[in-house]
Amino acid sequence: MCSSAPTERLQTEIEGEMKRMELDPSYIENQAGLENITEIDLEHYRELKNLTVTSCKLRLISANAFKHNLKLQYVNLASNSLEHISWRVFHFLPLLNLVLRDNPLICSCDLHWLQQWQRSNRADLDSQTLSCFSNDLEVPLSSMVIHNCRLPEVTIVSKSKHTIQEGGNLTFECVVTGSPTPNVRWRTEEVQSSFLTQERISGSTLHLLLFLTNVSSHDNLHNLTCEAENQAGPGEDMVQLDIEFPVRIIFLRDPEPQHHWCFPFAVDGNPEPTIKWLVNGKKLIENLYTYTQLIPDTTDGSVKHGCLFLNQPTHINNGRYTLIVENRLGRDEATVYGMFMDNPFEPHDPEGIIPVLDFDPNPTDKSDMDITENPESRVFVVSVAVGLAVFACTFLLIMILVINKCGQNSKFGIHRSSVLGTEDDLAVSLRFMNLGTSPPSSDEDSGLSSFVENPQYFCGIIKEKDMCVQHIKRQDIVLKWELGEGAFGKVYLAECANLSPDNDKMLVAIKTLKDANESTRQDFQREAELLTVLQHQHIVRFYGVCTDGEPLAMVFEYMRHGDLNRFLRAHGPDARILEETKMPPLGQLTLPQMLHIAAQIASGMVYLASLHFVHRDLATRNCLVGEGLVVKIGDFGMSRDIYSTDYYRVGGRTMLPIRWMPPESIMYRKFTTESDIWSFGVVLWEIFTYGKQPWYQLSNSEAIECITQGRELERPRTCPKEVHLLMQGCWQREPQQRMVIKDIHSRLLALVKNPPVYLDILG
Ligand code: L0P
Repeated sequence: MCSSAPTERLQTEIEGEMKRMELDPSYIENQAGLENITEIDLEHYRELKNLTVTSCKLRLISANAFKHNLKLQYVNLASNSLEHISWRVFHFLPLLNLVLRDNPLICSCDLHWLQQWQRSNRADLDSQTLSCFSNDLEVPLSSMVIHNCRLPEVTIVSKSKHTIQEGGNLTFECVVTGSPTPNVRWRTEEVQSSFLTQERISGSTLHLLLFLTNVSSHDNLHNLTCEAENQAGPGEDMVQLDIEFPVRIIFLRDPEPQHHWCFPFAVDGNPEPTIKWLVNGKKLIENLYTYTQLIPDTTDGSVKHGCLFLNQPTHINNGRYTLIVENRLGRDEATVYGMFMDNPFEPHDPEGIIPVLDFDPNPTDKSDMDITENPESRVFVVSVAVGLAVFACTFLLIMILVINKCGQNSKFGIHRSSVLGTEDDLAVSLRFMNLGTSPPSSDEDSGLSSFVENPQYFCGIIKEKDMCVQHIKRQDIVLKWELGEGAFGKVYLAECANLSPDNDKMLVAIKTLKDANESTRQDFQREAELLTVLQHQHIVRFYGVCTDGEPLAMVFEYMRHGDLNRFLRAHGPDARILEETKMPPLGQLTLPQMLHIAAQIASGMVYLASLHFVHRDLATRNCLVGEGLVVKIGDFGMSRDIYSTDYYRVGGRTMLPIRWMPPESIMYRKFTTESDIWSFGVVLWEIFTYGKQPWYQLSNSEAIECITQGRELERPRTCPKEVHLLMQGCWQREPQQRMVIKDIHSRLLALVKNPPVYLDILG
């Protein structure tokens, strides 16, 4: 029950009630002694949703009583002593239900809103039979007629031209009718231009003039509101300011690496400006990879924020980026430098001799010509011409040298000692020297020396087969992006022209050699000569070298799916966790696919063994995967950087792939075709475990102990017994007892043709 009590008491009661209801401040019910509700009573209940004040002799609700309760949805004020309720109390609230029944409401213009709400069934008022008292007579609210009660009608009339240039003057007239006579005002709090207002009354119509002088561009797009209100309710009209001003660049910043690289900028101007870019003074033609985008929802007033996006830019995109914006009233420009990648080919030629693909080579637009035709660009053109001449001379000189060199007998010896350690024979450098040695099973040193000592041997082969190292012109190569970095240099994805007659441009992988000195240049040359000879469908294809200018580069076929270890993991049971949901989850490899992969590597190994080439580091990380599950042996010499945990560091810089090595290699550093067979067995194990590290549960020293003591890797869960038998054939302790790669290959081919049934997998 409700008793009369001072407001302070009500508040404590509301609070008390809330404490009682524990943690539900959105509900207040039956407050005793509540005669008035004012702003301060409920100012602390900003989350309030439900308010029930019934049978309380409530007489007055002030206009701003619920100013702080913007979430109010259900208000029940039934059975109180309310005579008047202004529209101001509720008009801004998202009310779903308002109960006002059993209040002695007095028929007046104050209730005009209630009548309207009831007519439109707002706040479910239609379901209540509300009435008001007029001279002690109860009148249903729906039939209440009040004279001189009309909502304000507001219309803005523009006295001057609606669109105006910055600095001009504008006049707006707000015409208002309504009864009783409304109060009118222009909402000018946010207007930045100078202004004056003037009121005139003619009959029952109000005219409120707004004079804007020296209009500011800051007010462009601002909505000017004329608002009026009377007892019956509110009314308003709005007009948007359209202030024209010359375009200006607010900022243009250095590029930021986001999803794509972005040159952030902001421009302001009305009419909307056109946006153009120059790169090194030449018009930038936008395309799928280089484009301007305005960022939505970042406009403040007419300011537009945006980005020039570049998808995976490389050194060819380095340069001066000039933003040019224009509108009818003006033009502005700003320049920043974009440095995306060191130019690996010509660090001293930042303008880039390599053609810039994305830029229009001959701009047709006259105005663009004007822009590029400046003294700076003329200097640029001259320097490019001089550069080209120097480049052509250098190229000719190198060609003569190379032709001479190819004609000579080259001494074959490669030293990758900085990675593999000088004290260690494992140096892959030497691996390349065992080509053509005999006998195949001998210790590599003996075979090697006969070959190295006999420089004619190798070049003899080259000459016979006319296999001089192919030279690729630098201007035929356009780098796309970096694929990786190793101790010796970077590897890039690139587009290469004129590689094959049927294909205009081809994707290639470019391996660069950084900080070349005389000795590394020689190694490079010898590696290139050897790679020229190693041509097989399951050895990564080597196209040639690019030696005109720095850095030296080798060009290989591009294998789209990267290294086999990564590929296996991406197609294994943990793929979803590893792939960071960037791509749809890939299906797991099937048994026939695994056998197909294994057979291809075996095929490459048959070829290498036929040349008495000992690989020394056969592992899935050193094989690459191309389109259509094509697998080839080959890597870019980065495994020791990328897969460092697969190597055991001994005596300084030597890194040994001990988990793939047989006991004799670990104990005596003996690397032979047979030690490659052991490694092939480990590769089979990697394939059938979806790329697990052999002995992953053991430390390097524990793994060495296990291998040298003769413990075998466990049979993978998905490995058929036929394949496990092959693994065991590779892991015979005696090198001579191991299977030969030819037999392994033919067994695998037979299994590819006739894959073992699933039962065998379990058995
Ligand atoms: C520095 C280094 C350490 C260990 C292995 C290293 C050199 C030039 C790769 C390799 C191979 C590679 C490509 C084959 C064969 N390294 N540098 C390199 C390296 C070009 C590419 N790795 O030499 C691997 N490799 C191949 C295509 C075919 S088959 C012969 O061993």
